[in-house]
Amino acid sequence: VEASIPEPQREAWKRNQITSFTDKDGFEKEVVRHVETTLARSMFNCDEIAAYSATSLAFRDRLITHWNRTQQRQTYRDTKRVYYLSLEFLMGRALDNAMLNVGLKNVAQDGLAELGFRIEDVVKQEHDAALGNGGLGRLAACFLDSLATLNFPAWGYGLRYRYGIFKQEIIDGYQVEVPDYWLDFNPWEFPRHDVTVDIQFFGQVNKKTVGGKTISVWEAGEIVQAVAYDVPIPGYDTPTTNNLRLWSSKASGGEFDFQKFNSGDYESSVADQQRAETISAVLYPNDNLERGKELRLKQQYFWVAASLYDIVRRFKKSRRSWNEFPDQVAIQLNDTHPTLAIVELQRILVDIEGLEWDNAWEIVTSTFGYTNHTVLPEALEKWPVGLVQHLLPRHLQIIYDINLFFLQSVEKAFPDDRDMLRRVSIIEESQPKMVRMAFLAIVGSHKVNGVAELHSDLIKTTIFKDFVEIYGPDKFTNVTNGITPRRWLHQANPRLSELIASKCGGNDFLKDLTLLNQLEKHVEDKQFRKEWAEIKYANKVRLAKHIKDTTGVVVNPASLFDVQVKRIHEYKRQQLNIFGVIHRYLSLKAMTPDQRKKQLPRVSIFGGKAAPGYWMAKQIIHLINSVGAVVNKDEDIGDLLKVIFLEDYNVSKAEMICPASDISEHISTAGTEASGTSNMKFVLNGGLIIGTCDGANIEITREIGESNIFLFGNLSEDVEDLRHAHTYGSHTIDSDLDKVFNEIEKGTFGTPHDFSAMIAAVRQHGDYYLVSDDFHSYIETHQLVDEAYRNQDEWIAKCITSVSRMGFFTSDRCINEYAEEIWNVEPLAVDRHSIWGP
Ligand code: GPV
Repeated sequence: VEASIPEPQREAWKRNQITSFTDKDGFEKEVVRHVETTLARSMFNCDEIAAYSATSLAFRDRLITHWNRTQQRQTYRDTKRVYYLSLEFLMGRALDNAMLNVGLKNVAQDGLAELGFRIEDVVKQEHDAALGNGGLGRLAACFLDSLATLNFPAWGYGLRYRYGIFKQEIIDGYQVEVPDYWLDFNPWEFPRHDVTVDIQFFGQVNKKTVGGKTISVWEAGEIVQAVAYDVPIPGYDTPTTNNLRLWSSKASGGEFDFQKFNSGDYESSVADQQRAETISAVLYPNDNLERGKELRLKQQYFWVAASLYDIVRRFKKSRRSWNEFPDQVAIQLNDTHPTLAIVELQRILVDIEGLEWDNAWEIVTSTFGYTNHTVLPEALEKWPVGLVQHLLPRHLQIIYDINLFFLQSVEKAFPDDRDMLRRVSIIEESQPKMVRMAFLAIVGSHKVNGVAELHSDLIKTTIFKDFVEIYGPDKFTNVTNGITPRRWLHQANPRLSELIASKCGGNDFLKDLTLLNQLEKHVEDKQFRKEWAEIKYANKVRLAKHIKDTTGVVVNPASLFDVQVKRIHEYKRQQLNIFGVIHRYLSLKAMTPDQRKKQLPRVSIFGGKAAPGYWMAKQIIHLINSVGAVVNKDEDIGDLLKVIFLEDYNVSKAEMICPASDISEHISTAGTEASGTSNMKFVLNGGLIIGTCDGANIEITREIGESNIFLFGNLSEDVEDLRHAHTYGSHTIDSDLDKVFNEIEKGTFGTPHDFSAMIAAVRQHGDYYLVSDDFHSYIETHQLVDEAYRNQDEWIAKCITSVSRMGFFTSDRCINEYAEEIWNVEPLAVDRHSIWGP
């Protein structure tokens, strides 16, 4: 149906175009209007939640007019668009970000004050949008911010989970998972009940001959409806407002099947509805782990098929030839989770649009790019052939054909290497047979990238080595990760951002982070250092208050704050950290009171979620809490050591924690952390880091200088030999670590049995993560940290120097690299004053 208003009537629309508020009075008017009409409340019945809701609605209205115009502009210019497909978008809160990005936070602050509210309290009412696990999901969120800020025509596509990542409670020192009811009230999404797609599952494939041509027809066994929900993504200091489209699942054909209902089959009608809604019900809470559950595969196909239908529908409006598809569309696969999109596009082009296989395949491979985020074998996705066959029968056939043509070309190029075919086959000939999704993603994309230099080198020399031989090195590239300075500096640390602005000629550094280099000439400025130190202290006071409020433990903000916040994982080695803390505790206990007086007080702060099924990670949380319970009440120790576990680490807590850190820990076994991004957030907020030569730590060192980072531990190239030696040679444990283990086994931190598996992993099971190998170096390096911290003046100078050299790590730089090297797209210039025109 043509829904466009005819030309003669458009005058009336133009006359009545919406104008957004620009000042305090305009803002207040909108808030009052929303409180009284949208919320049906009044000044006699307006709490902080109502104030939050009305403020959000006022900004939402504003964003949506910009969003509309951005979409009109992009449609009119009809240039190439980027589609970022990610199963995770870890957005955090939206209101603060929206106010800052449109440049009206001050207006809102003053307006809210006049209406009787403090903006900090209002902002805190918002529940995080936590549709992700950790770094991978947060990277997607930072990329959306940069894409909009840089005016790229870009859409994100994801799933609208009813439940995001679980809420973590700590009960008796153990993690307990509680559902995340984030959708209760969410003013940031727009349901598009008119934008729906029917998604097929199960069934069989029939061959039909049409006009002498045999085509495959997939007769579905089940149909589920995808409904679009749109979330506006405002760029910073630009009218560009992009779209994040999240799909929600629903029974097709409305609320429930009335035919079944009327025929008395009420229960099965309800069951159908529930089965459909289950698809988008919950985010799988695994980080760096794939467990091959059928519902997860259903989620993946549901989301990918709806997104591709949408993308193809949009492309078809321009009435171009199919060969132009890759000139109009770039699709980036955030890890292998959306790899079925490759198969789905091939299916659309061949089965539905009637293109020849080779022609279609050329279009497909020119369209996709694939980002790999891990080398950990347990995280590489594989699906049993039988499961794919059952759920997506036509897709399995296409995968087999893709594999056949691929292996034929490999055989031609490497006729003498029979084993090569077995190694690179998309189908693993195991029992049961498996589809290797990373291999499918490589074969179906024109570029494959890793997320930091070391990681990109590792994938080329290990897991994807054969593919470098087959395709040549140019198909593989690196885009080192980055973070958005808008959220991770300007929003999280407003005072530091303001101080920086005062030395860098205003706020331009937020759009060109290399301008931070202007700070370096002020390093010697005593007054500047003093203000810098004061801001850090104030941020620590704020965190200390949060610690007191949530754990009851009083920490001294003058202590060195040592922070490790990230998902709990053996490869990230929180166990190394807590063993180090125990070592420190034992050293302090062994001292005389006089010796103790000379020690530097420290607060060891941990935070992070364990996957609910990851038993060892949960034991690590329990050990941290058990150590805290003993150390924090030990009167010999007092302020010299406190051990804190912060409950329910998430994006909004990270915004409070990063600015309050003196030293943060990025201590993964070398070669295991693809990049890491919190390392960047901590340095950007004026904290130093202790870390291994892993992921982006290496490039951070190159940028900020070796003297400004505390590196320790074995190198990635030595890991394999060390592991081999543990298993086949004699494996002796570091003597200091041995003392730590003995103390745990004495029962100092509670029932020793609780921690025996953690100790056995090191002593008996080959110490896969090299905790013992790196322990001595780790302890020594922490002593260097203490010494360095004693000289506060030098310390602050290191922090300032480091921040001044962090320009490289903005996600704006990443997006520009992707745009240039992978997507071949350009930004759309915006005329700030034109409203209706292009
Ligand atoms: I695969 N990452 C993640 O958060 N979850 C995952 O399931 C997988 C990867 C992370 C990596 O662990 C980080 O090193 C990296 O910085 C991040 O992805 C973004 O690339």
